[in-house]
Amino acid sequence: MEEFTKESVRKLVSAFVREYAGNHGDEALWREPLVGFAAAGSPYIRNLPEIVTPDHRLPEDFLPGAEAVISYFIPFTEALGHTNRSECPGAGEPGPGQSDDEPYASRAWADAYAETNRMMEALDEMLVSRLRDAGYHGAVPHDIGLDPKTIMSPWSQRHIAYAAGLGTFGLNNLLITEQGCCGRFHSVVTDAPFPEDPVLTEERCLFRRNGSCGVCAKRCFSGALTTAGFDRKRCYKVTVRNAARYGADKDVCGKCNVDLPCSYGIPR
Ligand code: B12
Repeated sequence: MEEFTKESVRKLVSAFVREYAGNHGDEALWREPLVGFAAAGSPYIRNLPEIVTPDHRLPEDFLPGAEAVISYFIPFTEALGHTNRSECPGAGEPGPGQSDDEPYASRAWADAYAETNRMMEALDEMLVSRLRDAGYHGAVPHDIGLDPKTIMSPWSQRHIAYAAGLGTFGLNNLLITEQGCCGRFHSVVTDAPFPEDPVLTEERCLFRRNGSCGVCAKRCFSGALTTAGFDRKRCYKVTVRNAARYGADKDVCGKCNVDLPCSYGIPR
């Protein structure tokens, strides 16, 4: 049985992303991934139904005897982020159909969303199979898409990533990792007893730290994200509008995600 350490998982994830990008011509999409580990029994994970939503799942719902959750972050390149930067005409009242002078996501951003989903699915499978080779089990959380009624998921990748020490929440709701917040999270549950990474305590969001910045809220043209809070229904409408333009699997926007002080690293 091969030795399976946190370091070996990090190397596997990094090599997989590089190789996948090379094989699919996706070199321009992703930077170096990050991997964090949460203990299935940690108080934060046990409390997810109270913290997030009552029907939030627990690791053992996907794998009996679960010991840990491997959470990973796939950061997008700055070049991809730049494509999605556009002038946003202030936060006016959006009409029911929204006017056409409101910006769409860039096509490159929409395509990268779908391509990253495909890559992460393959990466999850690879991790499960390597865990099996090492004598353990792995399970990919399933049926965790967005419920259109509540606009929430029963497996919050961000809260899992937070528990695995990968970042802190920004004003834009996104988790700010050491590679920034511009990127995507996935996770795999396992019975391999990886030691947990500590939850981060130092606030990374400049607005939350000292009331400065707030650039993400200024970029949100729909009024969904303001310094006073987040209206998920409004944001959802914008993503649906982009899906109508680019394809059903491309429900994106991401204007509050790109070219911010926290997009590609820890803001200073
Ligand atoms: C539903 C959903 C949406 C909905 C609702 C958004 C939302 N904020 O929840 C809609 C369709 C609007 C949406 C939009 C977007 N989404 Co979305 N979405 C999801 C999904 C499927 C579930 C999220 C969920 O259920 N949240 C539960 C609710 C309760 O959480 P919440 O509203 O975020 O509020 C919590 C946090 O803000 C947090 N929090 C805030 N401050 C603090 C402080 C502390 C100390 C703590 C502990 C917690 C905390 O606590 C709140 C309550 O639980 C996840 C994938 C998944 N399965 O996790 C992706 C996900 C959250 N989305 C993602 C992205 C990238 C986007 C978009 C940029 C679209 C795009 N790809 O172009 C926008 C950004 C919107 C925004 N600013 O929030 C990424 C986020 C990556 C990141 N860096 O954080 C995720 C994780 C997908 C992924 N696999 O990577 N999304």
